Amino acid sequence: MLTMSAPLLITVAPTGAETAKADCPQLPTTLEELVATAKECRAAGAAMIHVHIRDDEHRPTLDGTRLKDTVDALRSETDLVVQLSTGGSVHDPLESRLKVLDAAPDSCSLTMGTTNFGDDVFLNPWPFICDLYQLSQEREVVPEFELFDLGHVHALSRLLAKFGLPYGGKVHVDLVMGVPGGMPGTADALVAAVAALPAEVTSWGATGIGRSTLSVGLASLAKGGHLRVGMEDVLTLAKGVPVESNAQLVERAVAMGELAQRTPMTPDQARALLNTRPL
Ligand code: KMH
Ligand code: ZN
Repeated sequence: MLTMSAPLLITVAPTGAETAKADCPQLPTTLEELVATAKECRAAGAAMIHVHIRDDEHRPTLDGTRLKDTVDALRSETDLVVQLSTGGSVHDPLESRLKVLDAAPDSCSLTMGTTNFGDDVFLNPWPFICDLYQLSQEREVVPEFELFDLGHVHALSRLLAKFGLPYGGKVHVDLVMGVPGGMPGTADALVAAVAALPAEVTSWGATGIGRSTLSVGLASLAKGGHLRVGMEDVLTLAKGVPVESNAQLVERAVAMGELAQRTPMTPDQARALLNTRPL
């Protein structure tokens, strides 16, 4: 488990699948915008990027060619660890979500159970989780287990017991908190989730959706965890103050980490932490 002085992994989730470009023109939705954002966030202190992509109309897509082009562009323009979302949008079929691994990212998100997601349902049936996990092992892609609820913590133990450790042998978790339908974005919920993590977990971080971003970030630091920030998760810096760029959120995460005497990890350190496939 991490200590308070351990280097801090900051992951940026710059786009997501939920916000419309029309409502938020500063959201990076084109490949050019995504690469520019990635470079700014790397300079600000991020070591990993969690990627959702959009089509020419700025709508969420899991198009295979676009995903591959995105991975290639991020690899050639930055040294960030590239994590592709396999969650996609709530409308994406499970089959398309499995195909995300064809783009050969370093890491992929892997959500450990179905959750209500606002008015929608984010579907992650157990057989899909098992298929995606085994595919990640076969393709040598390191999963980041996304836990939206306490039940997902238990499901992770069950998955590891059934199929063994991920590719690379490290088990990295992100607690996604404050989704309407998932566990609340509170320090109490974070402490409960961390206490229940399986012994195999080698690193964990947390992200708080919306206004829970600060309480979750601070609670994660207080417990020695890592941080994920970005416009996928929050669009305001404070009530009525819109986020202007993802780099602003990374800068704030760095500042929060400094207070906890944590120095941002480099991408190389993040690769060692997660034991991703050699480039
Ligand atoms: N967009 C959400 C439905 C992930 O990236 O794996 C799912 C999500 C999780 O964002
Ligand atoms: Zn995501």
